[in-house]
Amino acid sequence: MTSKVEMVSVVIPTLNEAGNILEAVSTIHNDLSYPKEIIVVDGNSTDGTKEIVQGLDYCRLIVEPRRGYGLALMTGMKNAKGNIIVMVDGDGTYEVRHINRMITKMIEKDVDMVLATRMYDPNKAMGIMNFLGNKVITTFYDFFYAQFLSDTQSGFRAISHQAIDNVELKASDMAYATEMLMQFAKEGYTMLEVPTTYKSRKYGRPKLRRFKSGIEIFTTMVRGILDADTIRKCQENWKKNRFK
Ligand SMILES: Nc1nc2c(ncn2[C@@H]2O[C@H](COP(=O)(O)OP(=O)(O)OP(=O)(O)O)[C@@H](O)[C@H]2O)c(=O)[nH]1
Ligand SMILES: [Mg+2]
Repeated sequence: MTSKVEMVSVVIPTLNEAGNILEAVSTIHNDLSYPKEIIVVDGNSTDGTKEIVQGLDYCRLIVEPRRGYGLALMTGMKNAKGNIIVMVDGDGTYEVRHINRMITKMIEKDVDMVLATRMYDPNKAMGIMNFLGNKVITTFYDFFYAQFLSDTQSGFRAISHQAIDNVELKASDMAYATEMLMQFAKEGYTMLEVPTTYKSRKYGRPKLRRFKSGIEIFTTMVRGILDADTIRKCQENWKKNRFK
């Protein structure tokens, strides 16, 4: 439950995002209307990303030399002081102006997580392979973990700090986002989506290795399902939360 905003900690993982990061952080700095801190967790980029962030007095830079999207987010969240944490990519693909409406929804509905879903984006900017992979993973997740999400692979989320501290996450790379949703369903934390728009990357290369990440995500989900307690708890939580 999140009933008020004390501070929003925006955590942004970056790996060689020099062409994208300034627009992302300056938009958040100018647009986000709640008390905030902006934390960039950089994986030792070699393209000048670190230097750009270091030059901004409104951003905190943390260097996390260990590889992995999940590890970068874990490190950032450990250092976050806000009662709400927003995770978002530093590659300019998400509409960061929508953070305000995610936080508003979170407070209004008193939920533990709000995800920005890209599935209603009229521009359909997500590539066909990512779209199909996402659909398969999301259908599987919704069925086994008793949820009704449309975009489990969204990396743009507002999360209760207390809730995320309470779950154990181990996935160091792209499966991190899915593992978080599995643990939230198991613990009975409430989740909602708000629609957002999406853009394809302007600069730099994707770090996502589709096949490897797909395997990791499925292995993580199946491991959860094989734990007898998980499915029972998810179903019980669904019954408890459905009319909230
Ligand atoms: N610190 C850190 N950041 C990473 C690492 N891998 C990816 N990132 C960042 O995490 C975010 C998500 O990675 P992306 O490469 O955009 O993956 P994606 O969103 O699936 O791919 P696109 O379709 O190109 O956007 C980006 O801001 C990356 O720069 C890593 O090992 N360490
Ligand atoms: Mg991206």
